[in-house]
Amino acid sequence: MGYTIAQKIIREHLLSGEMEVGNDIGLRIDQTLTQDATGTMAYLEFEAMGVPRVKTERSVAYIDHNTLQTGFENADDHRFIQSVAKKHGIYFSRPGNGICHQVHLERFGIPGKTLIGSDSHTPTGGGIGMLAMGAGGLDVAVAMGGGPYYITMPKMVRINLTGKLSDWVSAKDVILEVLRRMTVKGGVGKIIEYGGEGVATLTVPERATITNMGAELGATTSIFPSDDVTKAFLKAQCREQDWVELKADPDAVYDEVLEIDLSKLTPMAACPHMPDNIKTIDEIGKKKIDQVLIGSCTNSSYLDLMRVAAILKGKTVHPDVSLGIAPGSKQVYNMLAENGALADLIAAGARILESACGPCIGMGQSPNSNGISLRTFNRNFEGRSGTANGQVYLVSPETAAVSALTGVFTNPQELGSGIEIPMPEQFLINDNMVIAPAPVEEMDSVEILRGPNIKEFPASGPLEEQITAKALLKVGDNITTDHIMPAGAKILPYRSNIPYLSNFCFAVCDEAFPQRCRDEGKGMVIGGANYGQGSSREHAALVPLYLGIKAVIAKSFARIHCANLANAGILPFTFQNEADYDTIDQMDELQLPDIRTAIQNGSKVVLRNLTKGTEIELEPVLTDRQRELVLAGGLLNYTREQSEK
Ligand code: MIC
Ligand code: SF4
Repeated sequence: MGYTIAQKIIREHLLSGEMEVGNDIGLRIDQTLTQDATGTMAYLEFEAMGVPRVKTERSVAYIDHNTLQTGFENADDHRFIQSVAKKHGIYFSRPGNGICHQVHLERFGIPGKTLIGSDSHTPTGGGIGMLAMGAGGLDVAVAMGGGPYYITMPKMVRINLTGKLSDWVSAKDVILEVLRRMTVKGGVGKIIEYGGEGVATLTVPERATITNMGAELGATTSIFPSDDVTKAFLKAQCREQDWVELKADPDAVYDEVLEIDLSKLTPMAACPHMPDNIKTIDEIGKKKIDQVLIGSCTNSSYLDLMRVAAILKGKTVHPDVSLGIAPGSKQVYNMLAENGALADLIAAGARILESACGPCIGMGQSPNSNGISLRTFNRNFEGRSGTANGQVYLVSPETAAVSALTGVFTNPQELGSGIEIPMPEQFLINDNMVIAPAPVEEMDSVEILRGPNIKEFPASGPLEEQITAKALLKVGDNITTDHIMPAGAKILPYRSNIPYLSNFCFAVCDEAFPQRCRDEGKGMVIGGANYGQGSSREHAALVPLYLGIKAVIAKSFARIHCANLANAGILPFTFQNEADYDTIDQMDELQLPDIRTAIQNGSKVVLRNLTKGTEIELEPVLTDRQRELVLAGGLLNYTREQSEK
């Protein structure tokens, strides 16, 4: 039996476990990346592990999220990350160099290698054939220290691409079509592999748009083959030596196969407030819009912005629309500046932003009240834009640019024949914003710069024999980590200050939640299906831990968040019988009797509802290894225990 692309990479990196669906497998990680919003915590955790120098082939620390500096906090955290990077063997991508995923694709990604990043859109690297996965900061810290990264061996899904995209239909429309068919929970426990003759018609940045937004499917990752197109891209980045060919065996077996005829797709949008709420632009009709934002790790490549510039050239942005553009990397920015496209964007009236995440994570450019905002980004969760009643639609750069001119949703196909932007044969290479780490012999003299914003991370103790606590919150399906621990300009600067962050935990759902936790001292959370989807931020576990949350009981979980809960020492359970969700009300007094013994022995877990006088059965969502973690009170405690032994 042949192998899929992902199975080939997994096989080469397998440190423990068998490659059978559902098994816990440990993988050797070649590369890691962090960004600043999750990085400070990840490096504090790395320091706590006491490993002097990273053991990966390449680790890069990017500064791209917290670039709005309205106080000392972000700038201090950047200095901390820069000094840690220098000391411990990590490359440092300075603020201004671009969004981690875009820069990593351009300058560091290598087909066939494994990459984990403390950011859920790390699968962008799948566009050049990397096995690239998002992870919690602690898992990234462990991988930097040479430890394995554990995942549950996923199912393999093949998406067969046939035909060729029509004029004005773009890679964004491909992934929106996949989201339409599979939904935001459809990828959980799966790796999505693209194949078929349509693959060769897509450039690497287009493939990366598709794998990037595969995160919104909940997939472990998405991956494309590494072929001549990949080789040409790497050559144009002066990295031809990094190329290897990668393709699935002809007799590889997939658990699911989907067919997409590229020529049949039309421009689409993900409507408020979920990336899988898909309509075609024609179905939406000529609805008036207020804002257009072009950028983010999904759609800010050279090709994307050149197409936008060609659409805007010689025209003016509609008087009722604010258009913001953030190029994905310094390379992209610089090339647009050199070839004159930047001048076309400026002349048309675009508000040019720095090369960073910016508005995608609510760092500025929040829309007006009830404002309709068209964005080329990947997430439109409620409130994420910074305006609670903002209406965010996710669209392609082409749809965004054309609509910015007309002031209403506009199908770019109305422009007639398309524009041909060739892939450059040579990108502009200048890595002057990447700082190499100090040589080993100098690392001891590097001083770590720690500002006052950096506070201790919360500690948890060994699992108790019995837990009695109230259901302090009950929520519905598809709760995102943006609900649990919101981001945005006002809160993001405090990612290294858990006590302060705790004031905002679940603020989108229930502002009184943090106070309730403080009053009760401990509690549990009841969730619906796909609990914890979205961002990889481990703060969505660390902050509840700080607030005394002992267990989360949900219908199902998103992969990264579930792992983050176990890493933090919070128990993740699903209902043995999903209908039991309805039997628990917020503020019911719950009890997990003999829970330590049950986790230790793998025996039945019973939840007593003391308020209702009922009893139900729960399923711990824990591998054998994770059982050990939660018994010890989380991954850091476990690692310490192991090293003491
Ligand atoms: C996001 O897109 O939500 C983020 C901000 O990039 C997060 C990481 C974070 O919360 O810092 C992600 O996707 O993991
Ligand atoms: Fe940054 Fe947005 Fe990409 Fe997250 S999704 S890494 S915030 S650009």
